Amino acid sequence: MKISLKTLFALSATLLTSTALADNSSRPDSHAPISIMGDHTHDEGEWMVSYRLMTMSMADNYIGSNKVSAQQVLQNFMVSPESMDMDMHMIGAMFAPSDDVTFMLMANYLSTSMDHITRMGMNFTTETSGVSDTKLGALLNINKDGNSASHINLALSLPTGSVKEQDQTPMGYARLPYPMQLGSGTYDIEIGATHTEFFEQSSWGIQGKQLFRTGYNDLDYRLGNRFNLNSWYAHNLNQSVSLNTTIAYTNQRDIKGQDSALNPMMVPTARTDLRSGYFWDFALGANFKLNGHQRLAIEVKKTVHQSLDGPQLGHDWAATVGWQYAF
Ligand SMILES: [Cu+2]
Repeated sequence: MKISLKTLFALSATLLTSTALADNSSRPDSHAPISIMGDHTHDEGEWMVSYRLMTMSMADNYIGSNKVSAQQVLQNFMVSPESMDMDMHMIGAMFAPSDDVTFMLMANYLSTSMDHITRMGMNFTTETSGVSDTKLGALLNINKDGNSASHINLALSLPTGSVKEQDQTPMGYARLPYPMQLGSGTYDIEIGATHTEFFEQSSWGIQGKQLFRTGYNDLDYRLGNRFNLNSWYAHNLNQSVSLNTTIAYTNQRDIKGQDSALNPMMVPTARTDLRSGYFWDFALGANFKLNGHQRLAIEVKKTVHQSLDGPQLGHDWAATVGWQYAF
């Protein structure tokens, strides 16, 4: 992979011209299942814009891989979370100044809602919504031919999401715990690698990514690092539809430092040492190639195993729909 000054100068020239698509990009499975980001690169001069909506649902408290009841959580805390729903709108852009490098931008808008029960038996819900963190990325090609493609994934996450969200709780209008905040508050770095193999009617791919948090945010904490591994298989039904299946592993670490506005005795979500754990997801999806430029995709994901340092709300399921337009 080489990123020369020449390729950077080429950027301005290629803004005005549009070059032809190559080989694999015409297949429905040339893009990974829609929940996987930074899975493909583009050819010189090519642009892509995309929109994704992901809806995610969390339910049940876990200690290790066992579910525990809200009553058990309430033996040690004043409040127990019961469930959480999250909607994320993601707007993305990709641009390749050369065949070797593809730049990415992803802006996110997040809405979350968490249901709780108190020791007194009262239910309440907290909600937040707003802009989340913004990701700038670069995909560096290692190789790309008709049969396989590999690239390095690099990204910088900018702290555009708030870490000071508040809402009405039984304790008054107060700062919400860590999982309800919109961003990390820190500059985060993601490093990963992606490899895809293509066959006549099918393909498979694997992508590993490690997210490192740097420094501490305005409230003197930083979220835990996160490792994510996705592997997928796709089968083309015809020239415009592919079905895919994904197995994903995520490992999340604890928070360092703490937000002094949160009381760790109140609710497990305010505890910095009850954030770590790992979970396995299984997903089924489909990619649809509408014409030379547009794609639609859908994916439904179910968490099949998790082990959490808890009590901590478990992952349940997620669904993603997306639209992509390349030109
Ligand atoms: Cu793209």
